[in-house]
Amino acid sequence: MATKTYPKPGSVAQESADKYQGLSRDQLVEAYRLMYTSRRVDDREILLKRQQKIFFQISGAGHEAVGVAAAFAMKSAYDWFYPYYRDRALSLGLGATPYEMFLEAVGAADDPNSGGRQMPSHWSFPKLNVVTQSSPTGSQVLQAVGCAEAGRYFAAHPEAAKKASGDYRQFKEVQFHGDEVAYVSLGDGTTSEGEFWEGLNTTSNRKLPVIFVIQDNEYAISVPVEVQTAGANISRLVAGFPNFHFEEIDGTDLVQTYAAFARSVAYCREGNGPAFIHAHVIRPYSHSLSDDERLYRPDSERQRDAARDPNSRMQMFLLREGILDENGINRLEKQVEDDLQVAVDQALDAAFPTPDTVTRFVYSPNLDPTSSAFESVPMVAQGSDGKKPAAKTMADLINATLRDEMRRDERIVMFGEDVADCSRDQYLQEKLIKGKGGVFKLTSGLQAEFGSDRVFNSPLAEANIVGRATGMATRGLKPVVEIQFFDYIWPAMMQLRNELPLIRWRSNNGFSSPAVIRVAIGGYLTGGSIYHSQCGESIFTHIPGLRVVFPSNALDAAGLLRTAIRCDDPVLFLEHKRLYRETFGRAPYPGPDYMVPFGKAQIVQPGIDLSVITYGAVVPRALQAAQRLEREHGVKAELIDLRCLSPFDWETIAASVSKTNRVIVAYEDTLSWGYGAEIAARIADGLFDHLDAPVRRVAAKDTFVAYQPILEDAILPQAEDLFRAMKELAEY
Ligand SMILES: Cc1ncc(C[n+]2csc(CCOP(=O)(O)OP(=O)(O)O)c2C)c(N)n1
Ligand SMILES: [Mg+2]
Repeated sequence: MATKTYPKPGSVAQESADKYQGLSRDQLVEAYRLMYTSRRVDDREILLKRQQKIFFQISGAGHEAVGVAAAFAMKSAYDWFYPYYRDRALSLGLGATPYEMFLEAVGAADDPNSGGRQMPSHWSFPKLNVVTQSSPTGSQVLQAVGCAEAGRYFAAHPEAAKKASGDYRQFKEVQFHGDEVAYVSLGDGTTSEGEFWEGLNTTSNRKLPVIFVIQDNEYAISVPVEVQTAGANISRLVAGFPNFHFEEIDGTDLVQTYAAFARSVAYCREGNGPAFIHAHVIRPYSHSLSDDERLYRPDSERQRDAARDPNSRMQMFLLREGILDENGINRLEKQVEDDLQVAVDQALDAAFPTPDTVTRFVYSPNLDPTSSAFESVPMVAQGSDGKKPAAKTMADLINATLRDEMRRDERIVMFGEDVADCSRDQYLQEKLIKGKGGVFKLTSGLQAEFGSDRVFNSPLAEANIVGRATGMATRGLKPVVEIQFFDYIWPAMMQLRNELPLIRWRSNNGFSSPAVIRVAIGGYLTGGSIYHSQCGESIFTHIPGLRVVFPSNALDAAGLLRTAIRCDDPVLFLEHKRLYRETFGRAPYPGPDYMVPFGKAQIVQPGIDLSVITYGAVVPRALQAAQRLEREHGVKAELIDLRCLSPFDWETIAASVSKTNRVIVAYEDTLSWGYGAEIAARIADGLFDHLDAPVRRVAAKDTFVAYQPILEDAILPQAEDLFRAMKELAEY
């Protein structure tokens, strides 16, 4: 893929610089060529759609001047781009080819955007730093913020960018320059999304080099701008954000738009803060080929727009300025048409991806966290004076693991709500305070040791945490971020369901985002009530591309967290609050390299009469029940702690059930539609012949966790419930 560069504004002859805002006559011709190409690629795709050779079409028509102006003012493969679907002209301007676009439209194997996985106009050009985009409107904004933060971080920590072997860094190339800028674009309607405002807030606060480009065509499908935006003008609403450079422009005028971009890029490159370009454009082709705007826009309004079509304006401009005559225009357009014909023909001949590739790149093809490379034994701990080494809590060992890994890997950054010791640095330095380090103190002392650019507080906004982490990890950092309570993970759900775990698959391995999201989860707190007791792990194990881990003891927490950090996939690391400081499952510090591979269960207690498959805080309760069962009835239950929920250890389950022929799946979350349903279904499917009794589940009642301890006890599965179910099953 050819990478185009353009002379910087100011480096051309003074005469045209004054006249055309720094653009040369050749650049103006090139701008028209790109704009015309962009429009005609849309026209070609529309034709192909009508011929049923492609399956979807959404155009960049009316937005061409903005894209070309941005491409001219910014640097391909140097700056970073988080575009949206109307950015066809931007992509062409940065060096993508029509052929590559048609490849995505037909769904070809060689489509560089996605290998036939995404709809057309979902841009992803790794060589140009155009980062894979998705369909949810606005979810790109916080990732662009994280991307800009990563550039700044690497400039301050250049050593961190170096490759290292033995973990994800071996496969993650980092490039940074110190003055790169992140472009992010969206439509007028998308400014209604909360993540847009979160992005403005963080870039403003941290003075990040991000250019927000609002392409305002006055409609979001059929909903006009005055319904979306109070006062119908987004520029007026955002004007109060500090540190921004603002531009509001006619985005159908290439020269004016270019000047706005040139000013904005200069402002951001110098490190002054972010920029906001509000470009008024038109949308001549309806929202997409599935929409007919005549249903909600009268002809008069459509004609008004047509009068300011950027492409006709640019053509008129070239003629008026004597830069091209009619012949010149015709020649240029003919050449574009000929080239497009060749590109279409080639794309229609391109091979399709084969069905056997559908699960490729759900996870890293390079590093397998279930492999023995992630298996080690705990260091033999030494106690002082020959005494036994001190048993540490899960909280202690998670904190120690984070500390060890931060020492080892300078790419690790940590943020979330309250994770810093103290945001007001000087209090720490003057030793006026001890520092907080998380509401559960899991990150205690890390900011003090590693500095406030590696450990810091986020705003109280969960999408902000996960979205920024996703952007950072795409650039090569290893964010290990915290969601304070599982109960409040939901604002981040768009990022967790549609972004983080899909980056690799949807870009056909063009990008990856191996971030770690630590989450405090679970109940049994006595008074935790509805909103501090939730589980819900099966909602996340249902997401391909995401590893989900749920340790029950200190040693496993340390080993699995280290695997999570060193691995090349995104991980949801669930930490049970009740287990943080429990006496059960304490262990001596296992050393700075202790790892437990994913997808390997632990047999907590061997048995022959029935199997109990569980994890998390149910493990100690099930153990208590199993011990009582053996004591009182001589029944030996085999207790399996899954430790990792996705992937999970089918081999251990199968071996156990084949031996005991009876099985209970026990979990803390509500009974129905839960994690146990999947395990039970697999057992019914694969081990039917081995079963002497029905597969049973023990779980929470299908209600919410109540505050009053009597209610809480009745709702969550207790050792007594487990005992009863195990006894019944043994007697079946
Ligand atoms: C979160 C989300 N909600 C709804 C949609 C469906 N949708 C796709 S584009 C669109 C309108 C976007 O309008 P705007 O931001 O103004 O961009 P434009 O298409 O006008 O350029 C909608 C509602 C979506 N893709 N994502
Ligand atoms: Mg719009």
